Amino acid sequence: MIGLIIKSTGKYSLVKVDEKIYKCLLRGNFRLDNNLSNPVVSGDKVEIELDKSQNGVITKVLERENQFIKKSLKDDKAHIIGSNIDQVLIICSLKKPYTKLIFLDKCIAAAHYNNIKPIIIFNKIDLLDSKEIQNLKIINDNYTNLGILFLEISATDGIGIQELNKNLRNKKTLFIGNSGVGKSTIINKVSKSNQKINNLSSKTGRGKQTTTFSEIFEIDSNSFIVDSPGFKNFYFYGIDKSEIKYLFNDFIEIQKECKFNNCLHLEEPQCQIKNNIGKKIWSKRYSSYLSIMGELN
Ligand SMILES: Nc1nc2c(ncn2[C@@H]2O[C@H](COP(=O)(O)OP(=O)(O)O)[C@@H](O)[C@H]2O)c(=O)[nH]1
Ligand SMILES: [Mg+2]
Ligand SMILES: [Zn+2]
Repeated sequence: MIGLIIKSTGKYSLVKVDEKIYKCLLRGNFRLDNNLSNPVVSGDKVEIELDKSQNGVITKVLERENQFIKKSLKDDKAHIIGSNIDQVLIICSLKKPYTKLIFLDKCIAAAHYNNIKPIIIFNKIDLLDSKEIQNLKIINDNYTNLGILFLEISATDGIGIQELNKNLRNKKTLFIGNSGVGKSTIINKVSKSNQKINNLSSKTGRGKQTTTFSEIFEIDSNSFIVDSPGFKNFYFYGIDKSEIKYLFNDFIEIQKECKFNNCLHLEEPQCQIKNNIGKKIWSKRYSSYLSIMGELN
């Protein structure tokens, strides 16, 4: 039988076949892939076999259309967050917690690397004063200029939820973001699920992690969300330092005019990216680029 993994804890996976859900173990030899910290993930299509008591074993993972990966800090291996997705919703907030733009820029770059469409959400706009609303407008304009859909919402007050809903229709969407930005609250708003909400620490405004494994939620029979555990930092896996400049869409045209075609826009002379900082290139995007290049030594 072929089914869809809707949750996978490492020990076992829940596999949906038609309307039935089977609890399945992995066949032993899956653990042999040494580069992966999780051999199967929510979104995978798998082949399962059942024993007499209807317990399942996953015998094969069908080839993935795509996957969203980050480096696991535990063991430096690849950790797959979701597979077979149409788009990734990168959820941020300016306050409680503050999402660093470098986190956002890394997620966008990783989405491009994996050929997955990124969408940016800034949640919790109900918390912002007029100065902060202006700051968010600047961020919004800069990412909108990159051709990325940028939505400002408040999950608790229902602002922008309809527009978000429209963009989730007939798609498989991976939700990612720091803990506490409101992923579960948004999922409860747009699907029939009733997920546990994180109580933010009043001291730090940060969330505890309540979701520990990626899990699929259904909006309707053709629209799905893959919720993922919140993470604070994002590190690339398998992306070479020389590839980063191609994952910054705003660099693509301009860098063709750099003096050296292998220019990494660091110390090279006559670099058009550096010449355009504050002009065609937003200085914050270049800062993110520099930080990423520094991390990838
Ligand atoms: N003020 C405000 N709080 C929100 C909003 N969305 C979520 N929260 C709160 O943020 C906290 C974390 O939400 P949760 O959905 O668990 O975040 P997750 O860790 O990303 O899943 C909870 O206390 C929510 O009530 C919002 O739009 N505005
Ligand atoms: Mg959550
Ligand atoms: Zn250059």
